[in-house]
Amino acid sequence: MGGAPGHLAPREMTIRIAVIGAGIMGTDHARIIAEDLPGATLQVVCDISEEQSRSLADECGAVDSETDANAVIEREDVDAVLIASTDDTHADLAIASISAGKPVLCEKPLASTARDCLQVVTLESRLEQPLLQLGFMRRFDKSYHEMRQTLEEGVMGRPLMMHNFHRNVVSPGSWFTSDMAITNSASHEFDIARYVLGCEYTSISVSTPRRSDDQAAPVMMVLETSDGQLVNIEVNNNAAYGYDVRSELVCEKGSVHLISESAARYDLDFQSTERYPADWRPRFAEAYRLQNKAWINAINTGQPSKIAANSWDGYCAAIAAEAGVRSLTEGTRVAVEMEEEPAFYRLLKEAA
Ligand code: ISE
Repeated sequence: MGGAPGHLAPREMTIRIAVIGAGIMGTDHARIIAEDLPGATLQVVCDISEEQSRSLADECGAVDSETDANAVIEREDVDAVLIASTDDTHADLAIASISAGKPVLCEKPLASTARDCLQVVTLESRLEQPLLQLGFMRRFDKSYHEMRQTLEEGVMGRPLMMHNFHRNVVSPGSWFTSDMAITNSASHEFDIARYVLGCEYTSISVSTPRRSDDQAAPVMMVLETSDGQLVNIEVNNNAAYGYDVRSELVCEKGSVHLISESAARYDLDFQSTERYPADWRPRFAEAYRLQNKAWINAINTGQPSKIAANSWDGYCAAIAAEAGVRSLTEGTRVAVEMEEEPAFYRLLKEAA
């Protein structure tokens, strides 16, 4: 391996992708690859359920279907791996793909624990090959992108606070706990606020209101950054009315809001309404496409995307989440104590 950071081996041929996991996100990615990803082919769909992998492979015209993820990663007819299996499998599969020298697009979170994230970080930096792109797709959303750009242009003045709302219609099941609202759902906000503001978290406080039923209650988080800003995040996995993500960045001279475009507005019975999507896929459809195209471009050019998150970013989100879970359990403000960023990732950032 070796070589300067930022250089993957450039390729000229169609990239044959294996999608691991045929659940909601695996299905979404398989469709994107099959329908809208020039330069890539859906080679294999893999899932522990033979029926699910076969049915998704058939629907999307994949060459093959499989049930053994590690065997798929080793296949000679697989050039790159898209990991969309359950959260607890991400780190091991990422390590297997990187060890096989294959570029990976891994759904968030990178791992269920910060320690496991560090294993990926350590391997990648030891090999000096930026092989992993992490699926924090919001970085490719037009609205967040503009927020970051506005800050860079400096017209808004110094950023002070970022307010974030993340609401799902209903949590995926009774197994989805408040801890998972922090480690799984809020990982998007941990990443995007850190990306927009360009600084690290120093502390987090988390609390939760009481619901009238036994559904998972919202979690409210307040984070402080190394640059003296406040970031608050509401995650409400049982918001009932629709999928709704909002954000406002308050600066000294003004503020920037996300605008979620809805395709139409309905006027009826003396009322005007816009509809919410049922989940995140329509809201971030374009971001997923741009993210996946950026991944293919990175493989082709040998240069990681300047926008996309990498393994280190995955660790940063995970360490904030772990501190958040502790804060919720202990009822106190908890310091976010990060390892030092490996020189490899610092150099990657400087080269971008
Ligand atoms: C879910 O876990 C996701 O991964 C989606 O990207 C996010 O938008 C959604 O709200 C989460 O619950």
